Amino acid sequence: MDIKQTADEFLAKGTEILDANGDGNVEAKEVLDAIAGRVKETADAVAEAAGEVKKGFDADGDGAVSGEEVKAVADALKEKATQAVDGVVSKIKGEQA
Ligand SMILES: [Ca+2]
Ligand SMILES: [Ca+2]
Repeated sequence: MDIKQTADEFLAKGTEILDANGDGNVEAKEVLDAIAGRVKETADAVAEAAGEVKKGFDADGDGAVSGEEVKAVADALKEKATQAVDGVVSKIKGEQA
């Protein structure tokens, strides 16, 4: 593979992606906008994930996560973990018997 050709194609592709107004030149603003867009996408994804987590914790749906709600989730997780461990233990015991 021709490295120069690959680099040219890569640059052309980059220009195509970054050149928002299509004048063939990539201005600093276009690069900054592209970065800002990516940062915003990432921030949106994080906010969405945080929202999902909050929904999971907010049992009474009042939009706030109280200490009791956090404790309820923690207890549920502890319960699940205990069940999982018990399941593995009894499986091992069953196989030994
Ligand atoms: Ca441009
Ligand atoms: Ca709540």
